[in-house]
Amino acid sequence: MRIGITCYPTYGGSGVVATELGIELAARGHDIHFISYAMPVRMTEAAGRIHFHEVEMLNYPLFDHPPYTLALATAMTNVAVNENLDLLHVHYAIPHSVSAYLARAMLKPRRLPFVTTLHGTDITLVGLDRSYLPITKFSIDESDGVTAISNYLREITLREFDTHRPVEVIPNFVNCEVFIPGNGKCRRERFAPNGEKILVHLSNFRPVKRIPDVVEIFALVRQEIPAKLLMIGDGPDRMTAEWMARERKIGSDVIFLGKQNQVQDLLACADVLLLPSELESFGLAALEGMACGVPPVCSRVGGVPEVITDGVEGFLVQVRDVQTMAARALAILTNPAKHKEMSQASRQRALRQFCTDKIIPLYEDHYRRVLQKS
Ligand code: GMT
Repeated sequence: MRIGITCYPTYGGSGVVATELGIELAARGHDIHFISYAMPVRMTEAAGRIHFHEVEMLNYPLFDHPPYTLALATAMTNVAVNENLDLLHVHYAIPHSVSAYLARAMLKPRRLPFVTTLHGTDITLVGLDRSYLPITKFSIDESDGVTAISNYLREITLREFDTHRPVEVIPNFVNCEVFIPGNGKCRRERFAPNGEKILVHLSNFRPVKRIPDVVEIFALVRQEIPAKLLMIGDGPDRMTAEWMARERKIGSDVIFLGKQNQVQDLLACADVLLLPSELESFGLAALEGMACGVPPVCSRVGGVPEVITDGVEGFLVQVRDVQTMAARALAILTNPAKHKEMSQASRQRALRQFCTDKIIPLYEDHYRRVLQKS
């Protein structure tokens, strides 16, 4: 198939999923055309069956806000014609599915179906805001196929948007051959020269991730044992976290690594992953850690319980309860047998349910059904 993929190219789970999906589909013989305003993260180069089309935007002085939605629709239309696309697959409903709807309309009578994958805040935060709700519902209703990354998100979508479209759950995935325990590229001594335990957090540092809680949990752990915290990613709450670490006198133990492309090499170094988010529709970072054999300590929110069973692969704790999260992290870090058991269970869970070979065929089937119907 010749597939156009649109996503936010910046750091964020939806962009990561879209990029990894494109890479995996290309490896399975499909031609993939990314259409976005920048090359998506984790995509080092567009080569072979992977192509990148940058959305050009005219920045006329009259435009306070350049109309990206329209520029994207135009780019989608051009790429569809020039590359003879079979379908478009957009990740994150706003505004991508609206652009896809416009592209489909512009191309008539030629048919260009589009699939919308819902990721989280496009439904739970942005989509439910009154200013976006009607157009989010419209673009879901108009999609030729709709997928959601967890049952939780599917149920919220059906309930809040009252859509007549079937919403198929296709969970997020991880490449279990790339994300592996102790992959040989991790040099623990680089971060923990004195054999300290390593905790890790990976996100886009937005308020929904509760970044201050990450530092707070680590400070409590650090009171009990020598440890280091790797903070991977960047975003609005990074400065707050840096300030907090200095305030709590643990500045030298909290290592801010910024945006990283080879996260698997860093995750493989860690002993525990912290994800105390306010909300997660899935929790891709936790899954990536699990594939590397890193037990996660997460808040029990949204779709996270579909990925982690409390007490088996890691722990689920009530959101904001940093004391219990620190206690659970310590329970893993101070008990080698428990750590080994949870690390193995994490890897097994990833292998059982969430590896690319299990999930990518679900997308291929979905595309085929959409194409048959249209
Ligand atoms: O986090 C967001 O605000 C949006 C989105 C993104 O682009 O990063 O994240 C969502 O999609 C990820 C990939 O499917 C999921 O793993 C995250 O759980 C989900 N985030 C939220 O629901 C807050």
